Amino acid sequence: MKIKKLMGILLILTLVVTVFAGCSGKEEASSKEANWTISVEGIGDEAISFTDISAQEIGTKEIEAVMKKKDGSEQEQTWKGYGLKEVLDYLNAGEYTSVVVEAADGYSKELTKDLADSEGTILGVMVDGKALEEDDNRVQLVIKGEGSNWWIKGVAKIKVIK
Ligand SMILES: Nc1nc2c(c(=O)[nH]1)N[C@H]1C(S)=C(S)[C@@H](COP(=O)(O)O)O[C@H]1N2
Ligand SMILES: [Mo]
Repeated sequence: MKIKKLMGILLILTLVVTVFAGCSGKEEASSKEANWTISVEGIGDEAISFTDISAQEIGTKEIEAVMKKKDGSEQEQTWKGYGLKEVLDYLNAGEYTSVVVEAADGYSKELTKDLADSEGTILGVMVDGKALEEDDNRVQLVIKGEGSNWWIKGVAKIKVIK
């Protein structure tokens, strides 16, 4: 009788432990897939992978910006994203003199510290309520007040220049 009871308790304990282990394992796996990754160089010795998952720890912000096209036409857009300054602060960039933002196709721009730190400079992930979802452009640099040649599509790398 006693042994049966003990074995029963043991069985229940084993089941409970298994269920808990299974749950936590699943949770870890589902939170690992990143939708986008930006390689950040110039902070410390190694490049940092900044992903949409780490970005969740930074609040998003919304800005109204006018996209000025080469043909002279203008379009007001509402952009949602992460302030470049907030991202650099989150990654403990410290002091820097400028920031180079580069796309996967090699297109890049060097932002002065003032421009990088500006309230209207964001890593945009959503425009007019719609998420950017093209494979080659899930993050777009948006700089309020600058022409669209500064709006780098498909940001892949950020270089912090000390
Ligand atoms: N990745 C990437 N982003 C880029 C460019 C580019 O060549 N590659 N060209 C820039 C320039 S010069 C302009 S005018 C706009 C063009 O945007 P549009 O094709 O939506 O008009 O994208 C900007 N962003
Ligand atoms: Mo352009």
